[in-house]
Amino acid sequence: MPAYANAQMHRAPRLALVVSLAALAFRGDGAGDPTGTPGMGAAGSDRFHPGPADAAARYARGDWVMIWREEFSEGPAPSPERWTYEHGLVRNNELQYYTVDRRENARVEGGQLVITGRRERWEGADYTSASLTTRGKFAFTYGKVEIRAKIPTGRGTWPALWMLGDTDRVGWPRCGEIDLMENVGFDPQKVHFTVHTGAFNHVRKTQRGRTVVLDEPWADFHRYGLIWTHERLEFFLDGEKVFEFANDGQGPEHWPFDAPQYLIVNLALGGQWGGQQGVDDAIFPVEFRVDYVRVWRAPAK
Ligand SMILES: [Ca+2]
Repeated sequence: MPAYANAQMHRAPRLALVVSLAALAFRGDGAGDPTGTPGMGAAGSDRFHPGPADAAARYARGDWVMIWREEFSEGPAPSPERWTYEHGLVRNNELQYYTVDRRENARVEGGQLVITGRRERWEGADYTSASLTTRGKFAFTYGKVEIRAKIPTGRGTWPALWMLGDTDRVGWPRCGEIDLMENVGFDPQKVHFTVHTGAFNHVRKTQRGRTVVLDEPWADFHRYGLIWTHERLEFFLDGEKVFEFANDGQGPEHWPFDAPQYLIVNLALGGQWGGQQGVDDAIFPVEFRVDYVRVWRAPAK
């Protein structure tokens, strides 16, 4: 299990799902899922396809009501009104030291948040990076989220866009975790969408998720999205539905998602998943760019 060098960061042991194990838990979104059984098949069997048209249409509706947005239009630093930083060595035996309010690791430039992973000695670590969260600043229950981002690549990188519930109240994984996007640089074509709850999590090897293969997910910006209702979590990639996690009515161990979650954007280096094949020190510095984060509440019926 992870070591928590920073006591205030004890709450979120978001361990890696191991690809081979995660594949066992993958589940398509039923009739609407274009590929059905991702993850375990031959290479290319889980390539990105357009999702069901009705889901894409719901996602694209013009009457979602925006309740929070970050366009990263003002630099040079992320707005302290919206963002806070994780600090130090936080989880998963990752190698990066997360710095706080340091432009070398987190800056706003050209309308984008740029998180930079660096190979440098810092507070006893060999790498620095940043993890920004809206914890204590913004959280919400139900709605739609879209984050437009361009991931880095290279062996050892582990960028993520994700959400967590109130870990102080119920702890992880019972608080619920929604991973809108994860990618590990040693397996760079795969983009992972995952849900963790008390009943379904990587510790039990029961996390639920989907992996989608793209040719070069790091080459362009992509839109990573979620529609969240009391009934289900629907994950979207570039406006196409790729995965669904349904509320099975078995209570909060299965479905803790009737409570607020906050947002996290981070670039990890190494660690229990990202570091499984080591870190290529020739890749640094590496940049994880986020164009915007937008959150809506549901349209009026
Ligand atoms: Ca922007």
